[in-house]
Amino acid sequence: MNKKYIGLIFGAIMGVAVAVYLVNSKKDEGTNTFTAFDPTVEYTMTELFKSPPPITEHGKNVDRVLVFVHVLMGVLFVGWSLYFLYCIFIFRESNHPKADYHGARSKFWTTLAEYGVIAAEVVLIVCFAIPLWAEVMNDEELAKIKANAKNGSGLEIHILAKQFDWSARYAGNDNKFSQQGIRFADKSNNPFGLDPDDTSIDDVVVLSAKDRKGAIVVPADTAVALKITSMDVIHSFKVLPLRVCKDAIPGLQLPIHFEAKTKYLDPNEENKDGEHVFLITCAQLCGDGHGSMNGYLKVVSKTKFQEWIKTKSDATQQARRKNLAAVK
Ligand SMILES: [Cu+2]
Repeated sequence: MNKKYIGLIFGAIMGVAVAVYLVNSKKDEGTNTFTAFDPTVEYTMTELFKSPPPITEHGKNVDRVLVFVHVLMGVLFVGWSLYFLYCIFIFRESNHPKADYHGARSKFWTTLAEYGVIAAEVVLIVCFAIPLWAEVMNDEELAKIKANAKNGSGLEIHILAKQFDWSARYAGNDNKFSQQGIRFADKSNNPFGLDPDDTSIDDVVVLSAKDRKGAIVVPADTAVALKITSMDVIHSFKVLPLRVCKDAIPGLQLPIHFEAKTKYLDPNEENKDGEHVFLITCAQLCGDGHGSMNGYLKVVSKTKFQEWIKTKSDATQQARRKNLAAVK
């Protein structure tokens, strides 16, 4: 191989190493994230992309990746377009009436540009994408949240998607999810397949999150682990301000976790009960009702959540006892 290209490859590897080192050394000590361009990231997301600001810490990392990838794509788009126009002009027929069969004499600058793109992509993947993926898909963190759910400092919610609605289930007062049986499952009244004759079940079920009153409720400043699945086709659970988007696939229970922070909640967006209500959308084309497969997710204070779950759990158990007594 030409010595010049060996030097170029070596230079590219060194360049990537230096860039990765520089980006990592510029991390904010408190959050351990790269905050250098945060005002630009925020401006791009809210003003140019018209996206609501994130209310989670990991959401800020999602925004950073999104904006940096768009910047790289923007640079490539402008660069390649200019080069394309340059080629059209420089190789016009009037300038070259006879075809040149040798092509470009020097490939140095084009090769340099290509390695530059590779270096930028490696930095994006190594410094931003992989750490973000590790953050949201952290098994240890999920296990910790589930363990903490038993003492009330975390929360586990099971999300069930179905054409064209969202259901959710909480463990209830006993902090234990009850057994599910496919023979009990019914799409409209018992999507989680809970035994209707078992009066000990106190799981709280949100049958439909379609209206604000039946919203899925989560406490602020509490780590929440979701287990997402579907009853029919593939859907995708998306709440934009949380920066949470995860496929709901029949037969699989996919995890994701988040923590809505009070400090990021806009007081102007609060409803009269002091709650913040966000839209759940489906991010996978799932049938003719996909466009209206919306739901609501409500972020409330920890105390309010505790009250809500206790009342709902007690009411569930009472209703089960009543129903059973009526049947007998
Ligand atoms: Cu859908």
